[in-house]
Amino acid sequence: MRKAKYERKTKETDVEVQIVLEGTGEAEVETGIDFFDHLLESMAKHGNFDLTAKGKGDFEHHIAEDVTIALGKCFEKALGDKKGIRRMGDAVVPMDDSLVLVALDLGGREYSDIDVTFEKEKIVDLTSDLFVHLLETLSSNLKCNLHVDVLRGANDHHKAEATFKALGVALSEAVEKIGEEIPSRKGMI
Ligand SMILES: [Mn+2]
Repeated sequence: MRKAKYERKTKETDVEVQIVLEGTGEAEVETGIDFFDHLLESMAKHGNFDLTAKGKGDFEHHIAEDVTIALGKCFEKALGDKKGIRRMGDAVVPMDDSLVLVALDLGGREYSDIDVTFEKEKIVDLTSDLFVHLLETLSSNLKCNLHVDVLRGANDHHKAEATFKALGVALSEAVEKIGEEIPSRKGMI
């Protein structure tokens, strides 16, 4: 079973993330930011990952950022040498009014293009302008190419949640083991 744990303790935050790639969608998430917990739980559920994520610290921004750094590093660690993985994954997920496309490549090249905007300053208790930053942070720490496009949508909650559901589905596809070789013509990623 591919799994990993990553802890990070700084003067600002204390975070711990554990992930099992071959999981059942069980999540235990406590960051003190309810909507961020909800997003991570949705990602775990629809990606079939077992996820534990704990975070505390000084500010919402730092906690969400550091949990996301730990999440990216955890995924990267759990993937190991990436032998036999599908590597690419994508999903288009609707949630009522919202339709979100996520496409990613775990090929080791960090690049993100996140096209999501929100109407309101807060989505429940998560500051909206953190959302794009968190996905960029995930991309750079997981070393993945990540594209996110909200194809349509009116409700902020739905746009955000559909994004994390799609992220879960796309990640579960990309991490799937389909062979034994490193999935690159270069022989390394
Ligand atoms: Mn919801």
